[in-house]
Amino acid sequence: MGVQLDLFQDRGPGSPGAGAVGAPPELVERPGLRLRLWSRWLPEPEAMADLLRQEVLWKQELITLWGRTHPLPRLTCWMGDPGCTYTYSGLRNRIEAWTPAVQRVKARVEAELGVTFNSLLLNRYRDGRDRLHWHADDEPELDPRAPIASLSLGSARSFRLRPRHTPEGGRSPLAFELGMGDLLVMDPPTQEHWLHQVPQRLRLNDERINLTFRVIRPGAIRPDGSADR
Ligand SMILES: O=C(O)CCC(=O)C(=O)O
Repeated sequence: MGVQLDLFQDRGPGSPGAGAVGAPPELVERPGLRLRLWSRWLPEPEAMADLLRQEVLWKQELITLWGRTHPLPRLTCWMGDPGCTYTYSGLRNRIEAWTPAVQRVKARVEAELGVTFNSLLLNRYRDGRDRLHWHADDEPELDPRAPIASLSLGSARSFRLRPRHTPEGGRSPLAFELGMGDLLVMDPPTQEHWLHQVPQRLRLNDERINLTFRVIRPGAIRPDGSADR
């Protein structure tokens, strides 16, 4: 059943007032990596996932790799302040305005971390076939001094990390099951030294939504959308 948006205008799923922030996270540290994990951090994650299904403009983007064009294996939406263009894998994302539910979650994440984010990538994994390949969030327009805050809703999926120099086929040294309101923060310099992925899980039919809050440096973006380091 759909959720009535007008019921949640001031307080509701994701608002900073709905449940406490400030509990200590689990800290994971390795050479070149620092993660903070709050399990089941967001109250009412299913209600928030319902809101996001309704109010976000989900897109099926196409990317071109090695001269061939493919649909991205997930739905996405890029949200942010004006001027926060983001380009990855040759895809220049159109900025969508913050929606009410996302604004509430953003305020809650910011209250927890003491960081102001100006942009967000939303990923919607429709089922276990949707996935995200190995990569780091290290594009030149992203502020390398800022953390990336990743909030997961819906069914849990494996989130894996490996140092950049390890071969792709090997066992990932770090793996977490993320869903159901879990908040994972990747602190600098993690993106410099480690890659991450969400692999396929073919027998899974359920959906997962992930939000990664980021800090873009608008001053680094040229008029054509490319960026300077
Ligand atoms: O879905 C996830 O947990 C990760 C998303 C992510 O890494 C990204 O958008 O760069």
